[in-house]
Amino acid sequence: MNKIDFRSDTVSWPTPEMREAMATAAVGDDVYGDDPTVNELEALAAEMTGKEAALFVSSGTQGNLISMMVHAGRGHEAIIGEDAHVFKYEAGGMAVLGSVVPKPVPTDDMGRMDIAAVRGAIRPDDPHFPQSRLICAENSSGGNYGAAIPLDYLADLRDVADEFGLRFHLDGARVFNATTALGIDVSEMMAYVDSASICLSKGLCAPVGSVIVGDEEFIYHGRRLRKMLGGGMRQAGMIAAAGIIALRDMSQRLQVDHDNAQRMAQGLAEIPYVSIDPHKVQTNMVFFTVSDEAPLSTAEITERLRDEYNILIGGYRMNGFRAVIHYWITAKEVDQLLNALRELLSEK
Ligand code: TLP
Repeated sequence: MNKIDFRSDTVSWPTPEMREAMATAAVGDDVYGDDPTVNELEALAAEMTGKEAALFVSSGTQGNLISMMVHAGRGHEAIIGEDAHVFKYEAGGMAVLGSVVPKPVPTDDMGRMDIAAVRGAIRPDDPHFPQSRLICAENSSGGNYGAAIPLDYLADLRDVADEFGLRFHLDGARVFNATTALGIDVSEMMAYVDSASICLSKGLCAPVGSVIVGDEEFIYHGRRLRKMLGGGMRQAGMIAAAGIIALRDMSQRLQVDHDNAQRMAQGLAEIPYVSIDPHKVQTNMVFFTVSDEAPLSTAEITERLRDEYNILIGGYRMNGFRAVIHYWITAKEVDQLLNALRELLSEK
């Protein structure tokens, strides 16, 4: 990479093996169901997650939108965490394109909604209200330390969904980071939800694409919505080929990224003015803040890292940073960031 890029795992490039597989992929028209590589990817996604079927979609955002539109119709309500990506960072697509009404519920610092608050958010049968149809959760939680949320939380949400006849969707953009941190197979987590959207890009390094998984009927409706939303991608085997490597192989190596994130957290804890709780670093994301007494502001640190050290890093809330580890960031790049911060923060 030209720059050392910690802004997100979305910046990761395809691996050499992916580029080779893409160049030689067998293709067909996927809207006709004729692309063998897309079909192979969808079969693999269904098998790995223990779901009946899967659908290759263009992005995590499109996967979440299609899922919400299948589960909740026009004027129906979806209960979601107020910090969730579907609520904060998808341009309001669920409401604008799906006519699904968002019902945001406060989240804790792991991105979890309070179960009592979820129950309280469910509407009584009254013509004044939209009808509650869906609960959405996110795991790992991209905006909240990349937390890997244990299964008991999903089990509690499943119980609420069953009690009130709601559907349950998981934004599993980084679900393999969560299951790696929890030491479980992805199918164990999927058993609690009706559907999930899983990104093949991000930490898994595919250049493009996500899969959604669920039962046959969910995917049947999702396929039509994908066409409606402009996501029928024709000879998509070119990119699905990288997705197969992402799911099959790259999902198995994420502990390396988590170890590098932990290395960064331990290093940051030693640097003056930096605040970090290494226990909160469970996956590939490192959130930290720099105190107001530091010689440089957050904006100055970001600029000087970019201009003098060739390092890009993301901001988060007031004086915070988010550094994300991925395949192209090794212990060497982690140490480069630590050394640069040490130098900048020891300036008089
Ligand atoms: N997240 C991006 C930005 O959009 C914030 C990032 O850098 O973290 N769900 C979750 C939990 C996500 O973090 C993201 C992307 C998505 C869905 C959307 O995926 P794409 O970018 O493929 O539409």
